Amino acid sequence: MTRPLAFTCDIFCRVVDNFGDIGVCWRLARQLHAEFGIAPRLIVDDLASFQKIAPALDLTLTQQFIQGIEIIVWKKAPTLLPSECVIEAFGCELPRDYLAAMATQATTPVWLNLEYLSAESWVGEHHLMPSPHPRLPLTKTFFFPGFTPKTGGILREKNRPNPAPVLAFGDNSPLRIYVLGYPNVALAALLNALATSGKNYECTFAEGALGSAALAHTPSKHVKIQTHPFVPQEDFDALLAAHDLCFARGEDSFVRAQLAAKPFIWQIYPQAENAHLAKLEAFLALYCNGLAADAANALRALSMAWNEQDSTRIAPAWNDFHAHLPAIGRHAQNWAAKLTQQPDLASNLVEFVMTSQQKVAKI
Ligand code: TRH
Repeated sequence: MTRPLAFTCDIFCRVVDNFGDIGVCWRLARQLHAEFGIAPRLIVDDLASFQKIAPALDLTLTQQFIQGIEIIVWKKAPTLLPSECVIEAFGCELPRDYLAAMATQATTPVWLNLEYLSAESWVGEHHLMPSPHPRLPLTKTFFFPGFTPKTGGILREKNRPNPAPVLAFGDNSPLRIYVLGYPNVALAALLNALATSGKNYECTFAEGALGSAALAHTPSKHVKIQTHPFVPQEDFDALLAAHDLCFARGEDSFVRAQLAAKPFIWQIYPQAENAHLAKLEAFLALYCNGLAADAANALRALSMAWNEQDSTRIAPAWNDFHAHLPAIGRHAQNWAAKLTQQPDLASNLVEFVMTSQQKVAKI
């Protein structure tokens, strides 16, 4: 049975680097299509990065359908008739001709700037703030993802399998760790800490710079190190679920680690003048709510040492973190359960667009 389209939608994405920008847009597009009967067009400037997480993509095509979503290369944007909803991901700046065409539509499109995810408290106050265009009769609305009901929420599909039960973390079987991270000076210290902790580990690194550096590390009988090739994005959750804890990074894998309901360490995307550390602290403050103080301190210490790439703090921080894994694991399950009780980002976004359209129709 075909469902009526709620509205037409264009998502614009420029790949700044890595896979998070396109990762978020691709996940949002897939969810809008699968759960809301919307057939978004995804306009993107870098198919090669996109192909890493969507291997079915044909790099030679300027327009193609994958999983029901039309993917269009950026340079074709001026030829497009604007949709009813226009999502500008991460302030990527819409092409000038497309923007001009938006202003001439009989019904003005609902224009959203999808911002980066942050746990900082100001996000709730700025979510859904309008910003009129200085010249054109258009208004852009800032849509802020976040972790509280005052924000736009996080990307979370409806039919996710229930997370695996929390591990006891008590027996001697090797702890399976999945690592996705940016190059990190503290990697050697982390692998040495594992090798000398008296426990056994199986570390699987995502292929890439950090994974290559890990493979070059001196082998140890307590730590098995391997890399894993990239999987399509729809298989990424299962990869996380097959591990006992993970290191995540950026934005999308960070959210997936939380939904996996396992202990995780987040490597935040580094910004100039350490601006990212305040964001990391804001998240840890929110996340650690309800976690016993000693376990929260352990999680915070390892998170900060990994992000500040401080090799001297890694070994004690790791050992303390490992000792508190049972409590941190239970907390991860509670946090994931709390997240699933809040409306997800796509639902919030669809509701906002539908409400805005009704307002426009009444004027
Ligand atoms: O790759 P990231 O570091 O992405 C980003 C970008 O660098 C961006 O510029 C920055 O602003 C943002 O972070 C905060 O990390 P992220 O967000 O976790 O994205 C990785 C994506 O890749 C995510 O959608 C999951 C996907 N992925 C797969 O689909 N398969 C895989 O095997 C792996 C390792 C990742």
